Amino acid sequence: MSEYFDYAMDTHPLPGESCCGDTGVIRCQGHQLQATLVDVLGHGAEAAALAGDIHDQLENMPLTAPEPLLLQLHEDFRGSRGFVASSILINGNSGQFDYCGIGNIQARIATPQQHQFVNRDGVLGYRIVKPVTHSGKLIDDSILIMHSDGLSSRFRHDAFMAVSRQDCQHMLAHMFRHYDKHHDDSSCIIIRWRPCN
Ligand SMILES: [Mn+2]
Repeated sequence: MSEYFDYAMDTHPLPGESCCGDTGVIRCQGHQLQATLVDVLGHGAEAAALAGDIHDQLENMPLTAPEPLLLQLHEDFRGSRGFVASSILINGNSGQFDYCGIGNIQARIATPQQHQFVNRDGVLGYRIVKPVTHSGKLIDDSILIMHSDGLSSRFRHDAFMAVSRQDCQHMLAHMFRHYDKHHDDSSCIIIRWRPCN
C-alpha cells in the first residue's frame, strides 16, 4: 500500500513443485510505482533460480521506464534459459503510465476503462524484437491486472466487477481461485490507483 496505490502480488508454483519460476516486484518511490512481472521459461528449480536472480536485479535497479528496464534485463540475462516480462511505471499524481511487455504476460486495465495491452513477441535473454512503449493515463480508481500464462486469460469482466470494490488482496484471491490453470507456475499483480485518498 502507498498513499496513491493499493496493490497486491502473488506467485504460485506448479502443483508438486516447491519453488516458482514466476516472479514479480512492485516498488514505490515518491509518487511513482513500478511493477514488473516475470515468467521464466519452464518451471522447477532451474527456472526458480533464474527467477530469483531476476528478482534481485529488479530490487536493486532504480525505478526505470519499462522499455529500458526490459532491455537491461535482456542484456543482463543474455544466454539464460529465457523469460517473458511486462513492466509498468505509473505516476501517482497524474495517473500517467508507461507500459512495455515482451512475450505472453497478459496485462489489462479492468475498470473503469477496459483496455488490453498488446505485447511484442520474444523471449528476453534470447531473442526479442524492438520493444514498444504504450503510454496513457489512468482515470480515478483504475484497476490494472497483470498475470502470467499460468492463469487463464479467459477473463470474465462481469465476475470481476463483483469483487472490484474489494481491496487488491481480495481481488488477487479471486483471480487465483477462478483462473489458475494448475499446470504451470502462476503469478498475478493487481494495482488500484486512488489519487483522491
Ligand atoms: Mn508460464
